[in-house]
Amino acid sequence: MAGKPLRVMVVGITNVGKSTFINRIAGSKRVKAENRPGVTRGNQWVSIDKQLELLDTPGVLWPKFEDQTVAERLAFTGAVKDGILDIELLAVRLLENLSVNYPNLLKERYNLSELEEDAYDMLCTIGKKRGMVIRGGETDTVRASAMLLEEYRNCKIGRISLERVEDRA
Ligand SMILES: Nc1nc2c(ncn2[C@@H]2O[C@H](COP(=O)(O)OP(=O)(O)O)[C@@H](O)[C@H]2O)c(=O)[nH]1
Ligand SMILES: [Mg+2]
Repeated sequence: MAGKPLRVMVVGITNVGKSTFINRIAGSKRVKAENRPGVTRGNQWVSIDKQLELLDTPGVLWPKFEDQTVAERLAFTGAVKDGILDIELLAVRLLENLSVNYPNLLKERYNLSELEEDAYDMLCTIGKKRGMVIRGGETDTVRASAMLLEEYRNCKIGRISLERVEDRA
């Protein structure tokens, strides 16, 4: 191995910043990085200098989740391809989580004086406030769901942690 560059594989779940990390180390945009899973298709070697080469990989995910809560949280963050889990269900579950753990951030972001008991009703209210209305005055809940997840993923609602110490008890 003497004289050969060190070859290092960068591994992690999808959409966590592997490609961004490699670009940062390289000091230039050598591999594609975007805020959605599945951007890096195959394995790609990036030569940093004479001593170091990094391997960008598409990312790994468990083939099957035993714990649905874990799957859901990964889907909130964008680690699971959209479309695998129902987007309205995801939005409702995220609202339920935020109502308990970050009620004030939720109120502030969406101008709500009180949080509604039912998360689906809340999704409708939030969508209406953003003008996402279809014929008959009902909320376009699919659009509202996409908006909510997008804002959550881009930190517009605030700095949020999905995992809590109590969960480990
Ligand atoms: N907030 C934050 N976002 C990051 C960080 N690193 C990467 N990102 C963003 O996360 C998204 C996914 O990054 P990417 O490098 O494509 O992830 P990959 O799928 O693991 O290769 C992109 O929108 C990045 O700009 C970080 O350290 N902090
Ligand atoms: Mg990547």
